[in-house]
Amino acid sequence: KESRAMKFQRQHMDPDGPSNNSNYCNQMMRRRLMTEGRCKPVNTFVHEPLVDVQAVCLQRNITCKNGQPNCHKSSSSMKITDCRVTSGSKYPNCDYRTSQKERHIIVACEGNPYVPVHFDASV
Ligand code: UM3
Repeated sequence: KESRAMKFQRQHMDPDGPSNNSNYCNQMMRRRLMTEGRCKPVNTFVHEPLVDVQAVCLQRNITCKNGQPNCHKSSSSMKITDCRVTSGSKYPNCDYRTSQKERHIIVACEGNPYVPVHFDASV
């Protein structure tokens, strides 16, 4: 079974990206299996080395959007792409807007090793 850590990597890691292409989210959301059963409404891909994203778990604890205390904010801004489903998108034809940004990321971490398992926000 896929661990929560592996699921985070599937849904949120793309160190070699971004391809500078407005179809990025349409392709990646499908390729990473986030258009199965429904179109996942919002999803962020991070274009930084995995070790750098894992190191965010070493930053001080902050409160996650859901009230849990195990979130952490990156000290530097990171290259990301936000994917947001368009208003006209109709499953199973999931249509996304692709927005490239540089932001601090906030992730939730769990386990031993203590690694990212959820993308909470970018700021
Ligand atoms: N989400 C992002 N980026 C944002 C905000 C939300 O990827 O800027 C995703 C993360 C959550 C989902 O999925 O929206 C519901 O909050 P996850 O827990 O699988 O990472």
